[in-house]
Amino acid sequence: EQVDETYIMVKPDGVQRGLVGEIISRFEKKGFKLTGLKLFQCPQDLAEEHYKDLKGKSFFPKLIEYIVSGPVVCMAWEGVGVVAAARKLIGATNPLQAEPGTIRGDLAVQTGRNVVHGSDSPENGKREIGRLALLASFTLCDGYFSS
Ligand code: DAT
Ligand code: MG
Repeated sequence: EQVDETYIMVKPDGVQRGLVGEIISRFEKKGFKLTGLKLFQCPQDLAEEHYKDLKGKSFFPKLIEYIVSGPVVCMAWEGVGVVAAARKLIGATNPLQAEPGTIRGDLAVQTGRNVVHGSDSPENGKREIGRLALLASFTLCDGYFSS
């Protein structure tokens, strides 16, 4: 089977609320491999590039303001089917519609403060991690774990 990688980011509210450990724990317990991790302050241009598909939306300025409002925890996770599985663990965009048992369903109430990002396709996973490598010296520890 194809091993994919996904970009998971604990957003500023998740970091401020002390949810980093809880969120990492859910991916670890599921059995995926952590291949990269960095706490950093996301610059405006990277936030805008990351969310460029939403540029026309009315909430875009607020979204960018939120993402750059404090440090985020960037992670790369690897595994078979990891992109779709991570989206399931994260839950629906609107936390009030996210199922209990999901990260957003258990830990958040507002769409604009939904604590975590996960890539929506394997292509975007690669793209988002590659962009961080370029702009934020985010390096992966591939091959560190035995599979
Ligand atoms: P997701 O994060 O579930 O992939 P998305 O890619 O559609 O959702 O949107 C990215 C982020 O933008 C989302 O996590 C929160 C914000 N957002 C999306 N829709 C919104 C809305 N209607 N109002 C406010 N913020 C919104
Ligand atoms: Mg998205």
